[in-house]
Amino acid sequence: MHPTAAPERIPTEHAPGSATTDHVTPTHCPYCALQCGMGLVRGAGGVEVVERPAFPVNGGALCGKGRTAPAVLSSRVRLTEPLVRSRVSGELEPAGWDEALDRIAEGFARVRGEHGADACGVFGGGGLTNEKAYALGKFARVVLGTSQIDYNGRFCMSSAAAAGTRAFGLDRGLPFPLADVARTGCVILVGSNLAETMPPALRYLTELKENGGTLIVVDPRRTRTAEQADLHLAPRPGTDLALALGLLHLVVAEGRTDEAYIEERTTGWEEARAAAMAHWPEYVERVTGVPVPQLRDVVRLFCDAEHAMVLTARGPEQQAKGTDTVSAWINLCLATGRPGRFLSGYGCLTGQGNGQGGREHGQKADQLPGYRKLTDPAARAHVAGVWGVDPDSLPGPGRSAYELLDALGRDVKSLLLMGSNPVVSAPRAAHVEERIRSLDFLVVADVVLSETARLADVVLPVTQWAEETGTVTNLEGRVLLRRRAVDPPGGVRSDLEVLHGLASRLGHGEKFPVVAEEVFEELRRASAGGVADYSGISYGRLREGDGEGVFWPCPQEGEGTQEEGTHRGTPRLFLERFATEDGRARFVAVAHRDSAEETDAEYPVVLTTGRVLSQYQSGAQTRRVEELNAAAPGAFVEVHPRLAARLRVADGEAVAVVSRRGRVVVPVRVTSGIRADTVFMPFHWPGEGRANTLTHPALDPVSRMPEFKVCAVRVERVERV
Ligand SMILES: Nc1nc2c(c(=O)[nH]1)N[C@H]1C(S)=C(S)[C@@H](COP(=O)(O)OP(=O)(O)OC[C@H]3O[C@@H](n4cnc5c(=O)[nH]c(N)nc54)[C@H](O)[C@@H]3O)O[C@H]1N2
Ligand SMILES: Nc1nc2c(c(=O)[nH]1)N[C@H]1C(S)=C(S)[C@@H](COP(=O)(O)OP(=O)(O)OC[C@H]3O[C@@H](n4cnc5c(=O)[nH]c(N)nc54)[C@H](O)[C@@H]3O)O[C@H]1N2
Ligand code: SF4
Ligand SMILES: [Mo]
Repeated sequence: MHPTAAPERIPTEHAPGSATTDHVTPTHCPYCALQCGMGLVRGAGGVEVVERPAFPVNGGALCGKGRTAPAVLSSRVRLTEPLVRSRVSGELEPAGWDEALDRIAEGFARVRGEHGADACGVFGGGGLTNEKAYALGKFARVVLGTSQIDYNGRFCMSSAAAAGTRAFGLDRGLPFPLADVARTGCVILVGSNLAETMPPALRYLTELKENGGTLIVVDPRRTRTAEQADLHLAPRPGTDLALALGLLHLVVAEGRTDEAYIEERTTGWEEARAAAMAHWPEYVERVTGVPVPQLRDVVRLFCDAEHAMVLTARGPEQQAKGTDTVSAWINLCLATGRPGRFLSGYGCLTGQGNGQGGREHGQKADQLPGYRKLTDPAARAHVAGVWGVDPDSLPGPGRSAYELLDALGRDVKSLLLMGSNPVVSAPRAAHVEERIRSLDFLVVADVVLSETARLADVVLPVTQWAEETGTVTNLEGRVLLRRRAVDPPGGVRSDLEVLHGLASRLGHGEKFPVVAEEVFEELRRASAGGVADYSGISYGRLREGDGEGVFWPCPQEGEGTQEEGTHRGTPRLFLERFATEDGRARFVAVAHRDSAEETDAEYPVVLTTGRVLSQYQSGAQTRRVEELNAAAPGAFVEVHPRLAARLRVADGEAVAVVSRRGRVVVPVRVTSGIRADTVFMPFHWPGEGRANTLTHPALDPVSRMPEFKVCAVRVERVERV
């Protein structure tokens, strides 16, 4: 059943520490959106990671997660055979592939027959390769005929995507190569803890400062990243919208707008300006806690710089007003003439390995491949043509991720989950877990037995990064080739094989190739002419040179002529025009508003959540790596010394953190690096330290992003039992 292609072998690049081996497979890390280049060597003791200095983004550097990633390839920690829930014992028991796939096909057919196609749900992930994301979206719409598909990227950068699209007509995380960050004059980094979430990227901030540039960090905590800043602003969580509007107010008041740029390259300034002018600096200080003199410093540093950038990450984005918040930061950039100018502009640091590509090829509730809109008749006709189906047979847009999870067991009776662990990572997780448990039928394809997989009726063990070939698109919009370096264990199959096996049983097998390159060839055609046009990219091109990849859009030019395949990709967007109809960027008038749940007498403290260096996401993979677990063994809550004194708790003692959704018990970490009105929890663990037991599922009205970064809690001292 496995594609027969042998592991790729290319001559050794520079490979320190691997003197005894002569073949290195160049590939990319399985985890975050930086998609660091690495080499894999098969040695006596298994797979070894070696540096791949020629790959430009990380220049050989890796964080501990990337370096230890081969540990998850081990059969000791992963799934190696399908599991099917016994109708007798009720337990998951080993089964053959045919039995497992038959059971799933029957399950979906039954649910569809009894409740209609929309009772079948699909939930994908931003860690899936482009080929998998594409095949999953096609599977939902063509095989199951359901509109009910969405993915965890909704929880990730969807607010930035929505704001980027409405301002620029196109959303690509960074519209410029990451290396530009080192060459600009001033960077405002809003709610990103790059030093822990993309460590090798820190070098660009260091270089920025070495080149005389200024780094401003906006984060309620003095993170390792904030420690690098020339200026650190620590607003109250959930107030970035007011902050950005206050800065724009000052830009106008101090006459620092770029009138010629506004006139030539934008629309909507009058309304956006009027909205910003309602946000007086003193009001903004009261809301955010950031003193007015600091606001003035930011304006001076940002406007004095010839080139300047604003970069956002999950801090300002994972809010029920995330889209408007990002729009406010984009407005600041537009008013000062930054986007579409060399070494300047706005960018979002995407998160997951394929956080960018994963949202371009059709696993999002409202999208078709090529970043096309599911509601656009021309887009439907084009994609239906590539798929060989009637455009009218394609369902319309479905529910967003949280809404889909919330509908489980009610309107949506069965779910296929590929590449996410929502029992740990979804907001209001106890409720989501209860919804998942109420399903008629749950299928999980995963590498490991995740907390969500434990609840499944059928668990399918799949291959991972080093065992398969496929493309990913990093945070710069750079399309990259991951190459197979080792053979998977006998009992596992790839996600593409899983979809093929299911499609075959449901009557559409021929539409689902199992070789990634064949899927990519189809994806090229499906994306042709779309916003995210990959039609000029081929595996051959991606193998060229040092494998530095191709930035989309990359259309297929001059088909059948000498020019064919000559488009070099687009490292920098918008230099001449924006991707809107009239070529101008659009200001969006926005105003500050409260968070969904403000603090009160009963729940007086703000909880915000995020990440630590040594764990990744729901921890499904990294909690299985000894070295990482030793570095970050369990959940905790960061508490300011003043709050700790009030609670009479010392560092390491247990507290209960309680919200209207639930209660967790975790040790405290006392640190002066957090606001006294705020506590912070990483979300990587299940059980009694699960941060998402507490979080609020309020959704942004545009992006449908949940409010992971703000909710109201109280903290109570408890005796450890
Ligand atoms: N080690 C590690 N690295 C990762 C991941 C991981 O799980 N672990 N996940 C990857 C993924 S998918 C993603 S999305 C990225 C995320 O990367 P980041 O966005 O850097 O990660 P977070 O820790 O979620 O949030 C960043 C910062 O936002 C701050 N913050 C909290 N509330 C607010 C607020 O209201 N306003 C502002 N301005 N800041 C706030 C937090 O204190 C935190 O330091 O990381 C990627 N890299
Ligand atoms: N409180 C709080 N919650 C958050 C966040 C936050 O900041 N705070 N951040 C949110 C964000 S930004 C994100 S991205 C989500 C992420 O949260 P999740 O969606 O849970 O992401 P992962 O933990 O990466 O889960 C991926 C799962 O897929 C499996 N997997 C990996 N590769 C593959 C593959 O190729 N195929 C298949 N079939 N399976 C695979 C892994 O083993 C793992 O079980 O969490 C969100 N939740
Ligand atoms: S920074 Fe991200 S891509 Fe690079 S090694 Fe670490 S986890 Fe992997
Ligand atoms: Mo993410």
